[in-house]
Amino acid sequence: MKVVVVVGGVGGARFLLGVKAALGLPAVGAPDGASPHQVTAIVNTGDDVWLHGLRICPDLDTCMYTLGGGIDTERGWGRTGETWVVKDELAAYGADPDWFGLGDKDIATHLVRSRMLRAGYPLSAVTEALCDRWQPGVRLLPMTDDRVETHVVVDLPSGERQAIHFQEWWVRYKAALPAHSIVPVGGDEAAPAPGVLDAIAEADAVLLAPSNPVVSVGTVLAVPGVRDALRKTEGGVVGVSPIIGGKPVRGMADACLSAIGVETSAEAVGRHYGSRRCSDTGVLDGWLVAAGEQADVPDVAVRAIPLLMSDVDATAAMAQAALELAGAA
Ligand code: GDP
Ligand code: FO1
Ligand code: CA
Repeated sequence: MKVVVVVGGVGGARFLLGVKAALGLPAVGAPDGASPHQVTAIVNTGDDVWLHGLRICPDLDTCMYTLGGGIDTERGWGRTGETWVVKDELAAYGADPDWFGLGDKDIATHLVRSRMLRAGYPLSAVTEALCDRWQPGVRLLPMTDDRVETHVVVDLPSGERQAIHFQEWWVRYKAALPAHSIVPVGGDEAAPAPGVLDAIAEADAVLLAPSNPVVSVGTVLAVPGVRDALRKTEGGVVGVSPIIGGKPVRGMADACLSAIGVETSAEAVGRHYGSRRCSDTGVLDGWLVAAGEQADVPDVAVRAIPLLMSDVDATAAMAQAALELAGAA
């Protein structure tokens, strides 16, 4: 079976562990022998940023480290057993920005990536090379090889209205500055990375992970051609709600949803994604909401099941339900 999963960082990576387990693949790492199943993750790159001369790709790295067994599971991002010597040295120089923590082990990834990018390799090829080490057991495709960076229009503490990089809003200001708008800069001109549209077209099922609907899944959908491919594929398209009980399970997705005028509820996010059948822009056939919740999403099959990714078994059950709703299991 061919399964495509649209993902961001922590929520997407954890969901991928469950998709692999549901398909009988080892949750972490690559299968020993051949498997009839192929999982392709289309990963948001709108969070990416150049810092200290290094290209940082948080969502790609979170997926790669999580699926390769190298993630710091407490933080959800960065490497396990990390040290911070370089960060402290940069701070001693007063090097800006001082609000973004690059760990020593993580920096090795950014050094390899930045060097390859400067040598002219596209991000998709760089990601493949990095995955040779981590063996994530799924094909990790950046949504695009082009530079797309999410910016957030805010009123700074100085009173000045300015568009700042998503990372500055998220990490420095903890999404506490109300966002007037959120824009994937470069999104309009971006092309899907090699393999993205083919993977969607050939999929038996496409799953939208319980990732941030605005700055993760929304950014992937903003790449020209992706939404159309999702609307046309013969495989079923099923989304999983990241919102339980009117709140994001983790992080500040509510601040992102407010910025685009969508209520923080499973129903509102399902309606925002919309039906493939009854709207001109919708992408869903099915929508999974948390057990005990209801959602009326016109022309979308809604199912309620436990949606907490508390361990791999619970996450595999979610993935299994999503595959069934997509008609692929
Ligand atoms: P990020 O890029 O690191 O912010 O991660 P993603 O965009 O992939 O996912 C973030 C979303 O994951 C948040 O909005 C959370 O609500 C959601 N999330 C995290 N853990 C869970 C969980 O156990 N269940 C569900 N349903 N959603 C979760
Ligand atoms: N998140 C933080 O809250 N603080 C950090 O200092 C930080 C550093 C960082 C370094 C590498 C990386 O891959 C991710 C990192 N993150 C950090 C997470 C990341 O900024 C965001 O959570 C995501 O981009 C939102 O998905
Ligand atoms: Ca992200």
